[in-house]
Amino acid sequence: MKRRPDDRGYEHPVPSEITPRGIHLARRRLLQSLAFGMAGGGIAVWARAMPSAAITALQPVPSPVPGARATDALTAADEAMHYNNFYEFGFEKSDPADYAHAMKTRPWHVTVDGLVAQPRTFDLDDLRGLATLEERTYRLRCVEGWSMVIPWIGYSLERLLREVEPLGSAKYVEFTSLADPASMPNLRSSVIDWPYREGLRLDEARHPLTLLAFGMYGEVLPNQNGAPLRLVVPWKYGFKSAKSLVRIRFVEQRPVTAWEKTAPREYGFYANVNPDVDHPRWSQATERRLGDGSGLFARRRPTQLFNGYADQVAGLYAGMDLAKFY
Ligand SMILES: Nc1nc2c(c(=O)[nH]1)N[C@H]1C(S)=C(S)[C@@H](COP(=O)(O)O)O[C@H]1N2
Ligand SMILES: [Mo]
Repeated sequence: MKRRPDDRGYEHPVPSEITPRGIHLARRRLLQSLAFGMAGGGIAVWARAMPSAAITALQPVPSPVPGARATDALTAADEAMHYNNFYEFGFEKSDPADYAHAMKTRPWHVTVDGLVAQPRTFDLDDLRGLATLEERTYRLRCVEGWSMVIPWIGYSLERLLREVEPLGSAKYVEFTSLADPASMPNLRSSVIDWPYREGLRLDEARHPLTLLAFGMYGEVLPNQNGAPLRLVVPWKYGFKSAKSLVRIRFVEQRPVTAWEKTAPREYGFYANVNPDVDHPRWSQATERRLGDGSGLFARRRPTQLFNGYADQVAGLYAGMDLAKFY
């Protein structure tokens, strides 16, 4: 893979190199037909004529949200795209990259309903067009102790909330991922009660750091990272950031999440990153950044409370016992 160094000396794949192959070919064919003098009207015409899945470059603006820029070096894109948790495709970290290409991300609809004044089913393009796409660099930390720093592309979920107008009775938001047996081989497993479900308290969902992401590293999300849209909640363990969303539902009672059903002692509803609250089977005090080596050679870093976003989010949990509400 071709790489180019960024201003911190880190190397990132050149965008065309991280474009899924089929899309890359479609784009090349388009450029060729343009070069050979396709009918006038130029870019705008073909952009409208093409299925938008073929338009892979996203043009985000830098984020104005406080705390959205991590100071850490970015994780290499190919690491972030080949070491994934997406259990619908298998339990191995390499399974999503190997199998998720079978998932169809077009057409795609997201139903936003429950306790809202304006329930609505959005077509992906309408949803993506709701707000300016921003690039925000966030850390994501997995409960198993690895972390990464990703330039996500999306907008605050809060923008969508405004669109549907949650009622006063709405206290929580439930997120549901796609469960498609035809493309997701691991739905056969009963470790998770599919579809994958997650949830946030309404104030967490409204927090500006909570991102509805459509892309990363300047491109649309690769399937294995949760295409065509996912949640990114940077101060919580990775499992809260549900991928490939098809439904967002506003409810009064705290939703039971997929991981809570499977192992409630191990994966709580809040799942705030916290070095002082251990997982029952391992410490959460340190973490390994993807790319920082493996096995004996792995460099371990101290884990930060709220994954380093305490200044922004600690207020949401004032007075709460974080060990009890893990
Ligand atoms: N639908 C769905 N969403 C999911 C998961 C999953 O298995 N299925 N895994 C979660 C976990 S445990 C993590 S750590 C992150 C991983 O995101 P990444 O693969 O983009 O790094 O996705 C989360 N979202
Ligand atoms: Mo995770």
